[in-house]
Amino acid sequence: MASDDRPIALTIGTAGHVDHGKTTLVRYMTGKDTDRLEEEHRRGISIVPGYAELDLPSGRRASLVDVPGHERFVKNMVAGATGVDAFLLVVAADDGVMPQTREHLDVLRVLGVERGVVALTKIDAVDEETAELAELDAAELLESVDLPAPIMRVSGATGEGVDDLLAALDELAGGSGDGRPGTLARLPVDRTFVLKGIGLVATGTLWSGEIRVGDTLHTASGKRPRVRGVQNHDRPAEVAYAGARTALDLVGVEASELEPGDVLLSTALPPTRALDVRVRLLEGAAYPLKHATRLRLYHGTRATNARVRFLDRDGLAAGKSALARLSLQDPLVVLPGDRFVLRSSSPQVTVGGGVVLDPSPAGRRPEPAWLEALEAGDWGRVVPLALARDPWRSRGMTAEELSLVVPVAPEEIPASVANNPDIAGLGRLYALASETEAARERLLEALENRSREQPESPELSVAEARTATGFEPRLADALLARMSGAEEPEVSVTDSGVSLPDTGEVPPELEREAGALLGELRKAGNEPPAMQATPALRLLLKRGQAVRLGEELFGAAEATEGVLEEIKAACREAGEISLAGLRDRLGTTRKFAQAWLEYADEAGVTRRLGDVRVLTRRYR
Ligand SMILES: Nc1nc2c(ncn2[C@@H]2O[C@H](COP(=O)(O)OP(=O)(O)OP(=O)(O)O)[C@@H](O)[C@H]2O)c(=O)[nH]1
Ligand SMILES: [Mg+2]
Repeated sequence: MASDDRPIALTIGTAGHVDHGKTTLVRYMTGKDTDRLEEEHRRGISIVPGYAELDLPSGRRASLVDVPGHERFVKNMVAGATGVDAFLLVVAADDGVMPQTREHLDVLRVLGVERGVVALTKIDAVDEETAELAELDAAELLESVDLPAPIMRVSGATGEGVDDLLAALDELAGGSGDGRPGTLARLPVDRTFVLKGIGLVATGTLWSGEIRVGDTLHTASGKRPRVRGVQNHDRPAEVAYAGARTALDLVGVEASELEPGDVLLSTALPPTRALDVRVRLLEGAAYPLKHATRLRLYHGTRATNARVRFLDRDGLAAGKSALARLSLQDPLVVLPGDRFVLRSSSPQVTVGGGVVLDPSPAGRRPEPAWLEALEAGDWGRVVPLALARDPWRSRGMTAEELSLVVPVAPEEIPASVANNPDIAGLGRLYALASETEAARERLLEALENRSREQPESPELSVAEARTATGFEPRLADALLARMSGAEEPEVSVTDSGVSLPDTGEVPPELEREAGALLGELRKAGNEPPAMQATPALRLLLKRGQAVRLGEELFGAAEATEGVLEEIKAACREAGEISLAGLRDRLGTTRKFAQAWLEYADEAGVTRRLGDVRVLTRRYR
């Protein structure tokens, strides 16, 4: 494995007030200048997030996102901070905690990033007393938001303390487990550009999953770009890992069809304009949040306007949280468990954020029971509630589909629904046990009705059986498979259709009726009486004991044999047989002779040649 193909152990986001030394520290640690824009150099500040790779002492690989500190670029900071695992909060020892030190930390907390390190930097430029004051300041800030993190004195100019800082980051990387949940690849795009000879390139930090050369991805607008090339931190690679700075060469999508803020996905997901969420107002928020307030919502690399409507209150006080529905101005691709940041537009400041509980709310009004179960992570309650919703009620859900509704990885679904009496597992599908039982009963009833009404052919076609369950085909088929595959099968599924397993036995009454009818037909011989196709007659036809001669004309099989032998004999003698010839030979009327000749044609024994019949080649 090439060194650049190692998975990312940790994605670290810098944070901190403008000019506090973030970019300088990142450059010292990685050797890379993350201020790549000319304007950034000219103005001496960062404007957009910059990215660098960090080799940790243990050999682990981390991805660093260096964000701008300037007040005007907090929105860029939010986009950069999305998808990071840990923070590197930079506080200049000569300046202490400043407004964006707080705001960035707020953004990180709202995004659920609660592990990190504080770098008290520019330590080379201050005396001990100043350093102590700044350190106290930082410690107070951490305490005020109840966030324990080590504070390390460093200098991006001299390198003092940087080894210890790296060791602390390494420790964070070691404790971060093995990667991110889920196999769904999600890349929030932060830049797109066209390279001569290469085509459209999209960059971003891969949130989850992996992207490989040759993969086909999906956009919210239904485009399906193919990945022609992958770069990890500016180096060509075969695969992009979660957490890595990723650039993709894409074909099958125009530059005008993909923009920063879009999301590239390995599975098509529908965008949504409504979210049911738990929203939280920051402790430091200046005003309570009123019902129906419009705020700016940041999710991934996308921002849009959102109106906040509470489920059960008129307003939200600072430091408090509540269930709410957000109506979005622009559609977003969101999964349950996703975090978002809320900022007010005047003043432009971060006021709170929250976590998405239901990204595709079903009704006009949020359902508190459903949201509370989702929030509590009570999958024993959530999964049945999800399965009870349309369209899943009649379709069932795979583990993958469930994991888009419930924030649980597909591979963990089986364990989280095991032994739940409300859930039925049908092959790879999960369905409500009560619905499954009702569908099973509907099917059995339909089969019983059929065998009562048509005892001679008591099976349903597969299509009829599916319809009878009331389920959509995939779930109906899974149910059929379970019912027929059980130790004591409830139905049997064959080429001829679906039937009750004991339908080999014909009701005795019908059997008697069929016996009498057969006797009648045999007695009538070549001249059977006209009759309707009754169940008894259909049973004889099915068993081959009778044959159909015409619309309402049926003969016993023995008579048929006899007549066909007569026809064959006549043809062998004379080379052909006419209607009159057969009539005379059988001693019957024209009507019956005609019916028998037509039957012989149909049976492939004879074929018509002008006014006569000759034997087909098979019987010659
Ligand atoms: N003496 C000293 N100066 C530093 C140190 N770190 C940064 N500086 C100086 O502080 C100024 C700002 O540093 P940057 O690294 O650009 O600060 P920043 O936090 O990235 O700023 P923004 O990205 O614009 O928020 C520059 O002039 C740096 O040379 C340090 O450790 N010691
Ligand atoms: Mg900077």
